[in-house]
Amino acid sequence: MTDEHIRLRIFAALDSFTIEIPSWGFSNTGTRFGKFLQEAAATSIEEKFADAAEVNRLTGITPTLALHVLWDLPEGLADVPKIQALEKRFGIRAGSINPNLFQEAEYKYGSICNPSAEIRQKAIDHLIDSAEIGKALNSRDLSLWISDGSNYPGTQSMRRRIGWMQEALKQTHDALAESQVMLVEYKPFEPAFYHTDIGDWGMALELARSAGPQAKVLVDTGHHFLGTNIEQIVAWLLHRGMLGGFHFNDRKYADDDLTLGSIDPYQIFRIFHEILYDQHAAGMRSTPAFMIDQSHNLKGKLEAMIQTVATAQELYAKASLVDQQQLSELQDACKLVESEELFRGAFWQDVRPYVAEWRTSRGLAKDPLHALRADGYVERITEARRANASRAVSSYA
Ligand code: LRH
Ligand code: MN
Repeated sequence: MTDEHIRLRIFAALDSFTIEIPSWGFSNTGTRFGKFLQEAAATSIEEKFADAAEVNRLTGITPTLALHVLWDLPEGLADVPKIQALEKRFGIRAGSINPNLFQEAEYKYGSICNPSAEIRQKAIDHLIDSAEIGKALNSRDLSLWISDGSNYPGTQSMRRRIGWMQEALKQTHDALAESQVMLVEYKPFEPAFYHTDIGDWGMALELARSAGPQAKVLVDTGHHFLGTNIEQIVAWLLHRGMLGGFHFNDRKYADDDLTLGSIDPYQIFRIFHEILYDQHAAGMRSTPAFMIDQSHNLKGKLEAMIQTVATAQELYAKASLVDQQQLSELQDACKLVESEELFRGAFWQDVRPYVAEWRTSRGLAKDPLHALRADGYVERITEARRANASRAVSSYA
């Protein structure tokens, strides 16, 4: 492939690539063993929007901020005008709406899968309120992670819980506006350690299909047992037209929520390949939501977020270099080494000079990480937020 050909492919790919960042990526987060507070951490929704605006100013590809309802809109619908004012002030739109059904005491034995009809109804009310917040904010995705499950065999009926869950997701689906999409996220374990009601992609697919046509599956890259072929799951969901989106992060062991591409960048490349192949083969643009879901416990929050966005951009650029037609011919001719060399060759290609060129051609910082360090934003917020930092509360984000 000529230099010019590489540039054209990468520029075309990057012109359509945006990724959503999570409000909780800017907050103090930790593990069950502790939380290392950072003075520059965001402790208010204003500060989360300000940080998101800085990331978007430097990268140009993060126009939306994922919100977690109880963390970012504790007053629910009543907080919508405040969010709308922040959207205007910072030029960042509210992205996916993420209900919180995993921290309140009454959800100890489950939320929408709880044996108590009263507790299930409370959970359903929160899901429907969250859908109403999405409507009011004109946000497309209602992103559901249901942490429900149990810790000991024989202590809960997995069968009856399926029925209760289907009923709750149906009611939530039917409360959606036509333009809304309900994303069903699966996770094999944590916080439950025996069974999780939405434990894998098959369960999420079945639940999404029984909920209704506006329900799709969300793939969090950290929510798979080691050895799982995640891009094969992506291929299946694309094949079924049921891929709603991604929570990108990286991990060595479990749901470690580390920065994308820090452990296995080839994994994300293989996922992007399946999406670009889908566009090539199906000719139409499938629009899975690209979102980041990470907790930056040790790295500086802004640095980690910008590093992640830049890495995602570079991996998408690499995947855009795979000549899909040529690869399909080599694959179907079972030319193993040739097809692998073509596929991996794209991954080996150093795309950073082209990505930097694309950035400057769009009036953006050539190297956003370097620009962050140069513009003193982190120093300014550290100064401004130092007083708050010591008062930081202990909730997850
Ligand atoms: C659960 C999860 C979910 C979010 C949370 C912050 O592990 O991936 O998507 O709600 O992280
Ligand atoms: Mn997630």
